[in-house]
Amino acid sequence: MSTAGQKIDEVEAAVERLVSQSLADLRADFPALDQQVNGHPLAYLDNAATTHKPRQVIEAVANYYERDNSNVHRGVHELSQRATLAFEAAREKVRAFINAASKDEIVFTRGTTEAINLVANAWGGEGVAAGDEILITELEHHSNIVPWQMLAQRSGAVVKVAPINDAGELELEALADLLSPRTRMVALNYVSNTLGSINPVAEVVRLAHDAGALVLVDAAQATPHLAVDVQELGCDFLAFSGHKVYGPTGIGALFGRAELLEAMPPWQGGGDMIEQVSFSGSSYAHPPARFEAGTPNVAGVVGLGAAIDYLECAGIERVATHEHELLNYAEGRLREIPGLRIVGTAAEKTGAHSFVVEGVHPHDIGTVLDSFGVAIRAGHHCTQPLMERLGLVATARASFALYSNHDDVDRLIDALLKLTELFGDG
Ligand code: 7TS
Repeated sequence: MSTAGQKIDEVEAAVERLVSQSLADLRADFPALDQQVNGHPLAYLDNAATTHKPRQVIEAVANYYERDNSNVHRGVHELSQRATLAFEAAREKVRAFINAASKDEIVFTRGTTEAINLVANAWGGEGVAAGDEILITELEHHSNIVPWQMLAQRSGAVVKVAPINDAGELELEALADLLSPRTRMVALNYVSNTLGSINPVAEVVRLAHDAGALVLVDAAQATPHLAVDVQELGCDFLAFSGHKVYGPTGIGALFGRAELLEAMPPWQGGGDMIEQVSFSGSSYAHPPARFEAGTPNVAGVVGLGAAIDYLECAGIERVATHEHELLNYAEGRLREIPGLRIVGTAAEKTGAHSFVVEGVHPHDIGTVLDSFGVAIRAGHHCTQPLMERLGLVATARASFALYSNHDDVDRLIDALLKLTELFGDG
């Protein structure tokens, strides 16, 4: 049998293993989970910040550097061709992952933050005038606030903010009232990183489009937990980060509808984004190359492709069901802790619970939990305006991934009980 044939058989066998394994078994694929922290086995519940990487992703990145490392789109030699093939194959995987119509609608970026900045600069650089409006929501991460404020500063546009209710749910009617003929863009997250609320994105898209506005979806916290389909959502732009879907840091993607990308000017100049350069002027390549100036993060792209393969083999629906069950289990158990209040009680939630404990600063919660090997996030979660809306300065947040299990939650609860004893004795 040929080497290529053997390779295909090996890959098929690996896929078969992955698909037939239970999610609990998949935990063994993540080397970082198997370690002691402060004398305890690690219970990692900071997945909204970043997820750990399965061996398959780590090996894909290592194999790339060991065998194929080369620059893309420019070499005629074998390694450059292999690197280019792997790079463009990963673009196709991203396309399929979010069901874009064409792989030319996928631009690789450093992550969600860079993707939003790209739109605010390239799309925003053309035709956003003084008095135009950008509508965001109270739930946004700083990366979906600040780029629009910077655009507003440059252009004289106005940033408006759609409110939420006390449960952390978007007020759709209020959002509709804030839409006007001057609204050019509605930018909102699909899932709140702080509260876990799932926003009714498809409905927002309908409302925005009826008002003549475009919609950018920050899907950083949606892609790890939900099946995301840009055509079903009808959105114009969508951004996500590789490191939150079991891929490497420093890589992510922007989806943009073909005709919008085609009409947008570049935002960074350099190699790979041009058609022709002369000292009298330059012309630009078609998207997506137009928005990918310079040597890209090829290894990151390869790793992202492997992460998408992994998540698809695990089955995003199966992951969603598992995480939903775990979120409910965690909610019930968190309610056992005296003085604890869950912040964010939206009817539709995924991925995370934020909470506060009476009389204990969230940073102290984080520090005490860490001493028991339980990793959570404490702070404002890059959502300071949301904290202000909620009348808080910070929360503690436990967030879940496909490998999270009941034991992680039980460890969280045990550590929280010890914390309340500690502070109760005060
Ligand atoms: N949007 C949302 C909803 C996020 O949760 C994050 C990161 C970003 C954008 C920015 O993503 P990046 O990959 O470009 O940095 N959120 C978090 C968090 O909740 N804790 O650490 C990072």
